[in-house]
Amino acid sequence: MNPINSIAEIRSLFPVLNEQVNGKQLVYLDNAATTQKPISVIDALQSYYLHDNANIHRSAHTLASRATEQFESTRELLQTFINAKESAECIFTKGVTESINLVAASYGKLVLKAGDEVLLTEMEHHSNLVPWQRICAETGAVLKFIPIQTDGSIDLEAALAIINPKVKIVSVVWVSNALGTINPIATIIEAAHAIGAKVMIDAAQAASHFKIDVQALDCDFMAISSHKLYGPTGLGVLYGKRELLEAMPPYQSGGEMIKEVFLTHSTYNELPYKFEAGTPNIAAVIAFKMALQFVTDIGHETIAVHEKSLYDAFLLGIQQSSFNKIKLIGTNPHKIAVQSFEVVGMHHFDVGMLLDASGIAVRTGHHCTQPLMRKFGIEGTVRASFAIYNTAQEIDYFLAALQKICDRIK
Ligand code: 7TS
Repeated sequence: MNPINSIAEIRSLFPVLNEQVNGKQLVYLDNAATTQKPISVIDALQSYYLHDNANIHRSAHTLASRATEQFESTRELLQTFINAKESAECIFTKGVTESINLVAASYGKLVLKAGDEVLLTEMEHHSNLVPWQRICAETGAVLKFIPIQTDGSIDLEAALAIINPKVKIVSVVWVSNALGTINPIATIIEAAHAIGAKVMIDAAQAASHFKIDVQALDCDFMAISSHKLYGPTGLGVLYGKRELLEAMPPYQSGGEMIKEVFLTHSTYNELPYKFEAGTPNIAAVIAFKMALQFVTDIGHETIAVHEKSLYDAFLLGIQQSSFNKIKLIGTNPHKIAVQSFEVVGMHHFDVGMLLDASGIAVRTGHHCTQPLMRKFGIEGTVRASFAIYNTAQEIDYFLAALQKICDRIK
């Protein structure tokens, strides 16, 4: 397959990429915040509401069984996508944030006691930090952090030294959203298991870039977000090993998660429904199947090769001497196609506004990683993040726009 033709073909599946922004062609480089959605996903959302709208799992009528069948078939594909042992280990949530909150509130509360330790890294997104702060405050457990180095990688030696028998839960981000760094999670999982701790992986930024195999990784929990994987917003996944999910109390209570309800007490449904209280985002789940199919059809390998070529072109461009006002944040080469940077002498928000005037969408700010920003002694960065539909021409245009911005600074 000719890669140039195929990228053009892929772009044609994303209607939003034809948008004009401030009179310019949109160049969307904010994929770490959320990816755009292929037409198959948009069509599936519409088709559900046009033809199949009904609540799931609870009715004899035809629309309800059509909706239920489609809903559950996403779970089946998801099982294959992450290589879970069974589809019941895949729980639908609102997103990575809810998946982590679920584990912290349910598993955390079940196992943590005063003096136990929960181990994170210094580069966690707030959604893999604040829930653990809260459960530690409640249980008397102590938060510990794997330190990071100046290039934005974790200090693996320090990590292995800090993993001790008091650690009961390790929860780490696979790929940093602010830096792009890929963490050595297989080594961390092995070391954590050796002392009997359970491991949660925040795969928010990893799932669209790497093939996931939860059984090979042997992680205990993994959180995935649909909207960063070309799927709808308001939907995520919690993968958990059956024996752990079975032992955990429900996170939320109400309809769907029960087996039998009496006035004074209730018994709970089987997996995965025990953790899916209330009417879920049915349309999003159904459409998410198309996103998983989209990524599977292209293949993670093709995605990785293309994104790396874009990233390499960007890095090569930015290393020219004319870009001496640009300071890269997160320079470890073991990373995905995400780059944070500062334009020395200009606030990151102003850089973002100037790029937007050229039709270029990037994220600016602290990226929900305030402790990480503090570690670098900055308030925020400009972050460019590339996806399968971005092109070499867009990188050239981006570099030219950045050059003009740098030229404004005396
Ligand atoms: N973890 C990481 C590593 C993330 O990048 C994000 C979202 C989350 C958790 C939260 O995921 P959600 O499914 O609940 O949305 N990150 C970003 C970002 O980098 N810019 O906007 C959102």
